[in-house]
Amino acid sequence: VSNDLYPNASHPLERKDSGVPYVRQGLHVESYNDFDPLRHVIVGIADNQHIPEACPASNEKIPADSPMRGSKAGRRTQESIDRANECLNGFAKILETRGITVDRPGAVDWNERITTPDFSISSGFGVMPPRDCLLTMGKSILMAPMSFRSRYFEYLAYVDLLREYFESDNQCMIEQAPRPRLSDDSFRMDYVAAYEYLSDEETMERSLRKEYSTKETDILFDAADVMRLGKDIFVQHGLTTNLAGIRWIKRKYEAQGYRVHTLSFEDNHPIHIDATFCPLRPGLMLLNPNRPLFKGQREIFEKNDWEIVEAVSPAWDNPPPLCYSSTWLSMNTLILDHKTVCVEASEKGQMEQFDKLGFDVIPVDLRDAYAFGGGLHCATADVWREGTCEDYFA
Ligand code: DAV
Repeated sequence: VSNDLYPNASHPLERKDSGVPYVRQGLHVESYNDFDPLRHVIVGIADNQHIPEACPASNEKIPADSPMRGSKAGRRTQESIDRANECLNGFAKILETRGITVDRPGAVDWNERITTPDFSISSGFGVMPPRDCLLTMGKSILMAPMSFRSRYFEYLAYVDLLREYFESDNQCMIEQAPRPRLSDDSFRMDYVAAYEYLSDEETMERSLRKEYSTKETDILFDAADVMRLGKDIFVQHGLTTNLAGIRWIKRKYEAQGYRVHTLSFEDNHPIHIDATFCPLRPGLMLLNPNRPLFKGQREIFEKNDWEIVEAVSPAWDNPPPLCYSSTWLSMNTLILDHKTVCVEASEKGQMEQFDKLGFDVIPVDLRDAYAFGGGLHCATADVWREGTCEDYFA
């Protein structure tokens, strides 16, 4: 630690046993998009993952006939945890082989019931996927508020790593968004109760009216609802991110020179933007053909000569068992640089599409980790990508 707080002191700034973490030489925090050359990334772990009791915000995402509606609450089987870790460790190894530094979060003990003054839930969720929790914006990493009760304390898995980043790169900043209460007042409880009786058409109508079980009481967003494209930040308004959350992101980052835009898609469960609308390289976006952009929202891309291509259909008709996400994790990829992409190994059609778009494709076996919180993009969080903050939408 540099003696920056007491520049004229003759005594050491820190006592030897003060608990200041090890300083990693050369560690660098900085990222402005999802496609510049990746140098350092966090990959999630499956350890000790639980299926929590359904909570008001998660209920809306889980299909009415899913066993995850409460009856399966509890720790996932050791066999499924081991298999998911095998996938995640294999993914980490592939990245390391290519010279990318990989960090893993710390484990959190979710075995006890979680009780705050405002709510109580059977357990936390897990330490996957980091993308939902951590928002890397330039030289800062922000821990998102999160809107599922089970994920309220998920940031704990990253506290030690972020503390280490803070000491190792003296220009980086670690931050925490305002903590929500997630009490029953934060949700439309009548909607939550009625939800499982609604048809897909009815949930779609509500979604098109931008009506979700989350209210505007708390400031709510998940980091995975934020898409970074240099100076322009696009945020999806949906069931994990409310307008107060978008207003907070806008006020905070526009003060730093970013421009913040809101995006909405015709999707009856809009949760996280990274299986819906994904940047592939400067000038190229991949759009989920089942989730068209709201009217007028293509304009900023088209006016700036960005091409929007529709993703091919996923290889699978159904997600794996006990999975929260849709089959569209097929388009949830990790871009390593403008020409290289990691795609889930069973998604042959998606791999072919990337090949035709001029990418070298690295297949990664990850489907058995999907149930733990998503695909390759979800399973990671950027620490460092080379490159600077570009202005793509002048
Ligand atoms: O299509 O279920 C998954 C996104 C996970 N971060 C979906 C969205």
